[in-house]
Amino acid sequence: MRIPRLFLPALWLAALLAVAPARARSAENGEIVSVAKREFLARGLGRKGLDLLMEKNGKIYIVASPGDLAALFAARVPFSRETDRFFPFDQTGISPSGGLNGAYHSTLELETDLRVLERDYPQLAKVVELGETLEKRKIYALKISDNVSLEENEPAVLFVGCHHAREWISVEVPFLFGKYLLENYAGSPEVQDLVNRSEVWIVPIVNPDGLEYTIHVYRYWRKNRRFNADGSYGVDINRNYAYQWGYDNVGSSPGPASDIYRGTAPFSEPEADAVRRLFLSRNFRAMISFHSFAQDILYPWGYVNAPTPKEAELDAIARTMSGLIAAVRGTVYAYGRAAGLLYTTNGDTVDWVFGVSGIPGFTIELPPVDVEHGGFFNDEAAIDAIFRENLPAMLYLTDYAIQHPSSPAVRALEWARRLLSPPRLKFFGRIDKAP
Ligand code: 0X9
Ligand code: CA
Ligand code: ZN
Repeated sequence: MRIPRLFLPALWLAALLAVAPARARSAENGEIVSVAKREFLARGLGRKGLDLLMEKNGKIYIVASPGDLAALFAARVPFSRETDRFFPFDQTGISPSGGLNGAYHSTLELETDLRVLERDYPQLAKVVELGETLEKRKIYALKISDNVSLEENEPAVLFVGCHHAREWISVEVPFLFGKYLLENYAGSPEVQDLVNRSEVWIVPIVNPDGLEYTIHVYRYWRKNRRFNADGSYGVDINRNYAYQWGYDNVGSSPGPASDIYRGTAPFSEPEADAVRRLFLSRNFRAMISFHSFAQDILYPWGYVNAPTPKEAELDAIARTMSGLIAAVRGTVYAYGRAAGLLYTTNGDTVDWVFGVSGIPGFTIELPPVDVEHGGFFNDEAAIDAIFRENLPAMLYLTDYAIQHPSSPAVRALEWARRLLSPPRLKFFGRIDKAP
């Protein structure tokens, strides 16, 4: 990794423009820069709406857009380019193994690995296409069950990852859970029993377009790659679900350039719509949407800091999961109501799931705990340990789904299904007769 150098702004900008065609993430997509804290304060940069990443050793780190860079340059603010310190890969962009993003999955690597599981465990695993993105990538689910090709209408549990492109660890945890179930089915009576009595649905990459963008262009990209009417890119898929969509402009933004842009309408985005159609086509009884980072287990509501009718049940499940996680190697995941523990969001996945079905649904913000411990970057070597610490909680929630087969949740879901226009479910005709 190169040691960051302090450039004179003029030289720096010239250098930046010179390399721009070869490395799109530079001039086109901005940079991570640092400014001395006293300079930052003296110039009132805290009030300029900059995307502040962190403070460390007397420096403020900023995720600067091309516009921000131009403004810093014009104001003659001395800053250092730090981007390379935040990209774990060398300057050629080639990691010795595993492609551009090392041990993490690209969309192609995930498709390959899902197909390998399907091939190796044909009775238990099936790759299902949920939909197609704006850039024509497929969104895949892995269904895991005994007699996987049959529709046995067993209690289903859903684990999804990568609503947010830069949250790479959120792909690996659900993927590894699926792999674990399949590899341990034969040898573990407990796993066998869980799989026999349920359907486990795993969608490791909800946002493949965004993920590819983080790998090849800009590591900090969050949204999908919708080309918006104002010329900006991206809708925050985790603000595009229908429940209380656009409730206020704090929990989501009406501004297309915002990182929490909610889109033009509920389910305007194919990614959120794909999750919706899957969810409404099965008997889901519990779900987790993985994100990073914070080490939190969050339950609804997210749109307003008020309890759902099932606050006590959700809190008890979250407490149990937090305890199970801590028991593995001591990692503390705080738990609580999403809008209280973290902040309010409207249009997120879990509010919608709970809103239409009443089933227990959680957002798990995976490690690290804060930006000082790596933010969106988890060392490749840590992937397995992060999965391992989540495994008991995921097994517990799967069992919970089996143990709670006939709740009011199910009745609510049946009700929600009836409201759906039949053509929207036709998509699943291949694997599931529309109800
Ligand atoms: O903001 C989000 O979408 C999630 N956090 S993240 O840093 N991964 O982007 C949190 C969603 C949970 N819901 C609420 N906090 N209301
Ligand atoms: Ca089955
Ligand atoms: Zn997220």
